[in-house]
Order: sequence, then C-alpha cells, then structure tokens
Amino acid sequence: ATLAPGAVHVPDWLPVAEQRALVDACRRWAVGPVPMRHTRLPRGGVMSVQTVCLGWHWRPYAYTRTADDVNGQRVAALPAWLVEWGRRAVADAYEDPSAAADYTPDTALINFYDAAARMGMHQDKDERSSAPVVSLSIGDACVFRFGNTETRTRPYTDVELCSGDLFVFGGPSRFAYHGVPRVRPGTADPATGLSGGRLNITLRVTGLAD
Ligand code: MD3
Ligand code: FE
Repeated sequence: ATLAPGAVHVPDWLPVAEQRALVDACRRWAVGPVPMRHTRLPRGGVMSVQTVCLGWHWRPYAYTRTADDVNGQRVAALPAWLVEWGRRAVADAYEDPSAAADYTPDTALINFYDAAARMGMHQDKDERSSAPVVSLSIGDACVFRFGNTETRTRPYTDVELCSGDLFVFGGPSRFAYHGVPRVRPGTADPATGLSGGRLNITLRVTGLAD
C-alpha cells in the first residue's frame, strides 16, 4: 500500500525463516564489536530504544566509522546479503527492478524496542543522500506514525507495523517526520526467535566516502 508518494508498506514481506535468520544475526551484532546501547542525546537525554549499527556508527547528528561514544571500536561491516535484501525490498515496494539496481545502502541501524520503548517524532537528516530508507520489522507489532515534511505534529497517519513488514521511504517521503508512539507487547510470533520486544532494521545510504 502506498501511504504517500514514495512511502510504500508491504505487509508480511519477509518470510519467517529469514526473520529468524535476521534475529540470530542481530543477537550477534548486539554483543559486539560495539555493543547495543541506549543512545545518549547531546542535551543529556537517553533514548528508550537500544541501537547497534553496521557499516557506519550513528550517533545523533553524525555517522562515524568508530563508536567513539561507546567503546571506540569500529562497527561490524554491513553484510552483502543485507545489501541484496535492500535491493529486493526497493524493487518489490516500487515494483521497479531498475529503481533497485543502483541502490547500495552502506549502513544499517538496528533498533530494539522493549514493551516501554518509544521513538518521538523526528526526521532522518543525518544522511547526505536522499536515497530511500528500507525498514524491516520483526517481533512485536507497533504503532508507526507517519507525518508530514513540515511539522512534527498533525497531519499524520498511524499504521500498525507487524513482524515481517517492509516499509520503503523514498522520494518526497524521505524527509517526512515519523515516530513509534507505542509497541504492542506480546503480539510477536515466537517462530521468529524473538521472545519479546520489537526489532527494526533500517538500511540507509549515508552518502559518506569510505
Ligand atoms: C520515514 N526507526 O531509526 S522505521 C529510525 O521503527 C526510525 O525503529 C523507526 O525512525 C523504528 O530513524 C521507524 C521507519 C522509518 C525509518 C526511516 C524513515 C521511517 C522513515 C526515514 C524517512 C521517513
Ligand atoms: Fe527515523
């Protein structure tokens, strides 16, 4: 379903076997080389979501190669198979294989939400690229709030995101405000290997040179 120009939701896109494989991989990445952590905000706040990154390390307002706000280590590489999943995601969402051929994400942000975690309305503007963001959800469902490019308030649309759902945000939707006002605890399919909580993996193009 197209929510807005460039914003396409594909429910139940990722088969359960692949969801489980991604959960297993995320478990390993959560340990190191840079452990998953609650990101500290420059003004002293702490995000309720826990995050670990691949390819580039994200901290508010910057991407760096090493995680200087955690343990100084270089983050794990973004595996080629995830880049491939990203290309397939863009091709499927936009029903256009050529849109995907030149899509080469160089970073992934892996967010873990426990039952109480939320993400406030924000824009993703730390990338120096307007290439699409690919979002994969696994585990508990959530309410995803998709807003507009002008303000962090109404008008917005609330969408239920479930395990296996794909969302691609490109074109005019790339810089829209969005957030996660609540998780729905206990809605996960145990077959994914996640016993509780929600994982969201976003693939992005940073626009940075190695
Ligand atoms: C719309 N993550 O990591 S994914 C984030 O579920 C983030 O963890 C949420 O927002 C999550 O920055 C939402 C959906 C998403 C991701 C990136 C977007 C929506 C987007 C970029 C532009 C517009
Ligand atoms: Fe975001």
